[in-house]
Amino acid sequence: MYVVYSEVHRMHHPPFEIAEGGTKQPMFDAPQRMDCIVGALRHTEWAHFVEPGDFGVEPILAVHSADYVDFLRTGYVRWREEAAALGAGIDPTVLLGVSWPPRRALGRPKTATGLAGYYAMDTCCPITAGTYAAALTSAYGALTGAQLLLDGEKSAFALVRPPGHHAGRDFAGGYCYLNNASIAARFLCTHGKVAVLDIDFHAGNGTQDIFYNEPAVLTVDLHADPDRQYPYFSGYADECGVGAGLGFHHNLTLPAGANDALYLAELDKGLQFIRDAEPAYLVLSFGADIFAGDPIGDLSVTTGGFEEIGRRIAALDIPTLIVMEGGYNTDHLGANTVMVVQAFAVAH
Ligand code: SP5
Ligand code: ZN
Repeated sequence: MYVVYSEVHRMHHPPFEIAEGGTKQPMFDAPQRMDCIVGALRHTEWAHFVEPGDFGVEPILAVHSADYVDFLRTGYVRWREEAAALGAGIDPTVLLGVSWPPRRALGRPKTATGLAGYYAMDTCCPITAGTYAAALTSAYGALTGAQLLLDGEKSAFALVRPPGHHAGRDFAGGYCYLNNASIAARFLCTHGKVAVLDIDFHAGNGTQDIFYNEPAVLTVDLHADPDRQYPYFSGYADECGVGAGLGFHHNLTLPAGANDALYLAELDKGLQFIRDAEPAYLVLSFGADIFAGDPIGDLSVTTGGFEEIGRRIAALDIPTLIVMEGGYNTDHLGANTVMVVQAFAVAH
């Protein structure tokens, strides 16, 4: 099985994130996450590493607005040029918004300082000098995996960071900048029906945003109840799509402490939506932050649970692109990820 991976992710390594209470803490999405997973994969006999290819800007712009992508590409350098706005004592390594648009947004600012808030949904998407290069390479990793499916592979694993499922058409958030899974799904959907199954701990609000008003891609999202957990304002069970997209989005929510049995019962409901749709391709947004020991999550899925989750999704027997999203317990991230990905490697 091919694992698409590039070292370029190291260019994105923000020095901190803002925790609840406003204190700075090390960013959970750090390069070390990839080291854990790569290390575990190198111990298997089935993982064959390949580098992402270059797909140009077209498949990115099929998902994200041009003005947003332009901001991601140029924002950091423009911000550094806005020397007067930086003021004394502002850390020059991190561009981070401090002012976000209200529900009825008015003007769009011209400065990168202002745009950093305009194009963000939270404080969890700092932009550094290497962020765009890393995010673009991450999207290309997902596209390379999608191309492998089109070339006849039954499964592929895009081992990428930064993750993508919180990034919407024109906003970043939750460590995400470009929505890798959505970009791959959009790329695949000209070749057949596509479903996205998102099993990251957090609701994939970006993926929901991108496909919400269209039937082209079925999206099924299993996550912690947003009434209790980030992202708080998206991922509720009654959000089912709008217009032509009505009925093509499903949110399944989980209570705190959900164990393997409860998790698998909800997963089965999600899998039935996918079976009924009979997609030609499946994109699995995989987050290992459903693990019992995750420092951000509050579910109780065990390593054995990951194994069974992988088995049940692989049993759909649909060509599947697995795209890495979250997962922050670096002691178990490698083993838990291998459990899920391996189910596909041995199935085919
Ligand atoms: C891709 C992904 O998993 N993004 C997650 C972004 C989460 N951002 C908000 C984190 C809030 C963390 N609260 C931690 C509480 C620890 N006790
Ligand atoms: Zn997550």
